[in-house]
Amino acid sequence: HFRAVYEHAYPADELMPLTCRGRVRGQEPSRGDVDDALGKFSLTLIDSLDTLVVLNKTKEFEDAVRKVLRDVNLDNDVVVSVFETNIRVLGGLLGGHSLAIMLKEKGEYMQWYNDELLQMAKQLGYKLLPAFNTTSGLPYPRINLKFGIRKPEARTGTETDTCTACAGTLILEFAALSRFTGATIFEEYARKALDFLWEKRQRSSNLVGVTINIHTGDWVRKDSGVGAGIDSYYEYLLKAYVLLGDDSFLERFNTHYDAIMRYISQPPLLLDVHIHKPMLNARTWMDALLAFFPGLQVLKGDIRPAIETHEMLYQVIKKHNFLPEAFTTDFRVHWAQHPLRPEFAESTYFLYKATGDPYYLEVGKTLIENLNKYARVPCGFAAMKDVRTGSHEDRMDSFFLAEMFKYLYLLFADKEDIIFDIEDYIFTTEAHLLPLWLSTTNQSISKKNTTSEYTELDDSNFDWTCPNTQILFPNDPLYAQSIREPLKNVVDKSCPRGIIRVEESFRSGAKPPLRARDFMATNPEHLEILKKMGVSLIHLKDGRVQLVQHAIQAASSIDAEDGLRFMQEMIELSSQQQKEQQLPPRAVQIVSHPFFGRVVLTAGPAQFGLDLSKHKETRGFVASSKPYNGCSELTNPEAVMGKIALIQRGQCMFAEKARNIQNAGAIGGIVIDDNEGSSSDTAPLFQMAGDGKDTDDIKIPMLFLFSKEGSIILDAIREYEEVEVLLSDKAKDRGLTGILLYFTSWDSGEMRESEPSDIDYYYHPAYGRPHLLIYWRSLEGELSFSHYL
Ligand code: DMJ
Repeated sequence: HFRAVYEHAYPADELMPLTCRGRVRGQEPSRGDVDDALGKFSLTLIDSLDTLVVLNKTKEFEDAVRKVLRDVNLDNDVVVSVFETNIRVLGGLLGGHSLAIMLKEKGEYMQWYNDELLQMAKQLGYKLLPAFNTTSGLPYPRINLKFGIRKPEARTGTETDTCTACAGTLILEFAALSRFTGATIFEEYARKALDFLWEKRQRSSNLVGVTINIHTGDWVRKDSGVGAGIDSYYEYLLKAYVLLGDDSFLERFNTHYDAIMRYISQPPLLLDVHIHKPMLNARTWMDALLAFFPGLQVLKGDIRPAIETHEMLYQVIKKHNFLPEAFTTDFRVHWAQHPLRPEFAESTYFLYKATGDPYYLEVGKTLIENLNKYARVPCGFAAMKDVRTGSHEDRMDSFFLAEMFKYLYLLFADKEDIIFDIEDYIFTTEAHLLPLWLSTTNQSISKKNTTSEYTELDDSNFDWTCPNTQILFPNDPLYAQSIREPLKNVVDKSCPRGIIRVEESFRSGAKPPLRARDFMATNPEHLEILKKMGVSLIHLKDGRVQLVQHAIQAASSIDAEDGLRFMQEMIELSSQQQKEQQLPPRAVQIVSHPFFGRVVLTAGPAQFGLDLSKHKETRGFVASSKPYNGCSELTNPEAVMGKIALIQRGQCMFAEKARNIQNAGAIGGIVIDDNEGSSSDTAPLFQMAGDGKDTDDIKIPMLFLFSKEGSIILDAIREYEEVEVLLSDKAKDRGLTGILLYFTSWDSGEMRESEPSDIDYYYHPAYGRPHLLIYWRSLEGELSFSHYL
């Protein structure tokens, strides 16, 4: 896969694994903030440098470092995220440097190395510094690599807000840069930003919000959790203590941790709350980024909740094959995509290290099997567009090689498999390795000592030391198992709970004066209660009513709080109702040669015709209808008879197209968008409505594809003529069936039958023909492959 990146993507920032090319910013449709990680600086190459050494690919590492030094330009006129550039690029260069000097010292590889990666890191560090030019010391979220900030050419610097993690995840890389180079300014800036966030914590709850105004220091989003927007701020407080040995970081971490365990942790769940009202849940769903938290709890030494949350997450994964980007408290999919995030693998690795329980190896095996089965595509691994349908996105983020590969490899590696002692390093949030000896190098910044500012916490076990899990739980697998046991069916046995968390948020015990589901706008008693709670009713012209709450207009602060909860419940209820009316996406899977089911396209459903979630999938060859818009009787019924007809969107109702192809004998239809360039990567799911009349006469399934996905089928027809697809609600298993190989050992003659994972199809557009791949393990345990046309 490293090779695939070099072959198809380099020097682009990322690999597009479905189309086997590089993602160059500006040449692809914008994906919004996600693209801010791309700085035209060969992101994936830099982000995966130290992974190569961990995987014992020292020669490849040496080549990759030479490529970085030869080709990478850090002075591009591109606006990038300060956070992403820090964790991925600065962290990648520093991780690469850390292992380069380690290798050089060993005497075999990297003998020519003269701190060149560190010099690049320093150059990049100076490029990021102008972002800190704010009164608060919190950095701007974005910077132009060439022009810095606020100059007209910079096209950035007008932002007022940043996320807590964005401002609070710098200290490891910046301090390492200072200590490696002796230039103290980086560590100073990162410390100042952290000090400011600490000052701004909500004093009664000790929690921080998700976004903060970089000029005034006011919290912009006052919800608080351990996932998106905050996650690595907590991680860096604890790890800064480990790397820098500064007690104040540990004290801050412990204060926050106490608040997290008091309010956010609702084992096995971790639920966002409001910083000012921490007993009030802010959401009824969790995001996938919080899956790193059990790993952090291991570092903290709080193993029990780590095991519980990890187990809950694993069950969600078993249900959907991957962790959806967000899922509800009753474990339904909330956001269906999964960009191959590594957080769960990371926690699995740390839990295995802490407990020695082989259960975590089984978990790792499942992760690898699912990746191979569902995400592996011609040129790499593709992000899941929708875990429910198994459809892909043409995306492989750099963290997949930087983190996922590293953690999964380390999970199964023995000490001897790694050519250096991994315990001498700390993992950054992007899994880059920084040596612990930095704590005693260039310590020009004075350590803060304990001050009265920190609350005394009942955390006596763990206040000052990193716990040694070998002593706490001396590799006793039963310990972890006994914690998991009661949670065995927590996900499967959970019934849809709808708005349960909001209900539970009425924790004070007092009966809520009015429930959202009972509310009737015509009931005068209800209107009276609303008024008391500070909620006013606005009648809109179209007959709908809008509710607005002003706490100040409530009869008392308790009524205001009830009003807030009522509004929250109302929001949940209406979003749930909206969701119920929405049909889930469908999948079009190309099953014929040379795709063999590996390409799965996200398709929009129709509100009429055969419901694919209730019936077996429909399989057939595709044929374009004539006329292509399908708006009149087809002139080529013989071509579409018994096939799945392709029709273009536009000029008449979807139902009319469906009737015309059905009359011609088609067994299904795919409507392709006529808006050129549209794609399910950038547009929300599209649902085909009926024509307002009875559509019961339409018996065939109809699906909708945006133009980019549609053109994959049209291109396939042009190239292979016969293209067979499967229309379904979920992609079916792909891979080879019916081929059995026998492997014979060269030495002993011992023979074994191939397993499904030994064989794969591989299709590379450049070769134009499929390859059959056979994997085998040599006596030395090395995995190799061979391909035949
Ligand atoms: C990574 O880039 C880092 O782990 C970051 O802290 C947040 N998550 C992404 C991967 O999901």
